[in-house]
Amino acid sequence: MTAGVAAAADTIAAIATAPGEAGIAIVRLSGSRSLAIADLLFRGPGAPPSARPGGSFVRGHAGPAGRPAAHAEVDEVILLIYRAPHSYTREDVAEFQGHGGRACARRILRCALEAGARPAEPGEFTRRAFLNGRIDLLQAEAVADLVRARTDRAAAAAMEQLSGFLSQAMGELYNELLAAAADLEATLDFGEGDLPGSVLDGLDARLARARQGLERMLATWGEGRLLREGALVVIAGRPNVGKSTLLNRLLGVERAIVADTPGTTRDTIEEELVLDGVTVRLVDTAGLRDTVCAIEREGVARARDYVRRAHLLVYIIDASQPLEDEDRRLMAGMDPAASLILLNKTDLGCRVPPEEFPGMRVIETCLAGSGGGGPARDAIAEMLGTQSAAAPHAVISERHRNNLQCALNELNEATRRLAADRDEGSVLAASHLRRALDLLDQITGRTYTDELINTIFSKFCVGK
Ligand SMILES: Nc1nc2c(ncn2[C@@H]2O[C@H](COP(=O)(O)OP(=O)(O)OP(=O)(O)O)[C@@H](O)[C@H]2O)c(=O)[nH]1
Ligand SMILES: [Mg+2]
Repeated sequence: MTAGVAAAADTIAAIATAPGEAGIAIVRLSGSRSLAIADLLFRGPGAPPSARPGGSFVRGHAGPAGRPAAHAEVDEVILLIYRAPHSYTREDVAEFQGHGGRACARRILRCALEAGARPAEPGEFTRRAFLNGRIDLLQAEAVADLVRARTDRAAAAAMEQLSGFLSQAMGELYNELLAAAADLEATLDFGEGDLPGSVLDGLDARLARARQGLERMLATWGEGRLLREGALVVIAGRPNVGKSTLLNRLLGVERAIVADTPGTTRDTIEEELVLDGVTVRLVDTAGLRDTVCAIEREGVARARDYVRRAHLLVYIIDASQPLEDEDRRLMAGMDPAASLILLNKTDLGCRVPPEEFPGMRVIETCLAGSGGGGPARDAIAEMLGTQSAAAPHAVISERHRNNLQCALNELNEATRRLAADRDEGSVLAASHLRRALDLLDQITGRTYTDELINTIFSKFCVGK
């Protein structure tokens, strides 16, 4: 299917604001009958809503259709009128701004539904904006990211994507590939050996540029994941080394019980914190050791599971004690780029030299001291890359990554076919490039399946 097709003509309605007490609540209608329905609900001075210009507003009351009596009014409202195509959905839109809180908004919504609107599905307003060609799929996804953003950096990246930055970059990549495909198709018309050398040279250069473009975009995925999902930072180590102390230090509150008894923490404790604009899911775990206690054993199993899933593992060692075999075993399997070793309790002496950990990032700390978790915090932030001075920019998501990676595979396959046999390989190479183009089209939504957009918009909230 291709975007730009008009959306379903029926008129949808939903509460667009979050539940709970607030200054105002908004009920939004979109579709060909939204202004006619607004006429039925609205009582106020002057012309009825449908006779008013787009981009205007009027103050009055809302109430059920067909019952104009004053006592039937459900709320005092400001009505905003938008006319197609100058609206969020590119359709006629009416927005009732009433008093905040669940009850008022629900009553206005009920009136709208009784007057012929249908309840909007999650993300249906944005879906219509996409189907009516106002935004592409990348921008629609940015809307969801923006609503979900918990930090300044995540919001700034989503805003840039919404403004079309990523769409433009994707467009440039697409054009490069399209030109390469056209060059290649042209070669198919020539007989063996007749092909002008300039066409072949141009083709090679275009394929190389397209490959670089794909790789550059793929490289932003790690940052995108960090901004969208947050980073999972797991604190692990043997019992009594200071794991819970670190959790408390980083959070700035006494969240976990700290005690001089090995095995104090038996469950995992997960808390969220924002580190230099990036959301971090920080997890304290049970001390790793063999134990006969079934509860503690379960805690250790959970700890090991978290260690496997961590984006960054903070492994704490009691440096005042000699290194244990268990520590050595665990560290052998660690990824140096995603692990930070804390040699703690240095106030009690240091019997573990940092040289024990070649290639690993190691810092010496005294978490119980007044400096507390400062150095650990800085090292974590640095390893997560949150301290980069670069401004946040639009970054790809998991969905985009899958398509870009497949497109890159197709491109590499095309190159391989051409290198193996310039004449025979051209036909196959051309079909690989067409596949790559198709994959890029699905990213921007130039082509899509219902299943794809159902999946994307189902993650939106109702009213967006
Ligand atoms: N001297 C000293 N004691 C520390 C330091 N850091 C933590 N402690 C103490 O070490 C003990 C254990 O600390 P916890 O934070 O509970 O250790 P844990 O790793 O969470 O222990 P489990 O939950 O039992 O696995 C507590 O008495 C802390 O006060 C430090 O840098 N120096
Ligand atoms: Mg603990």
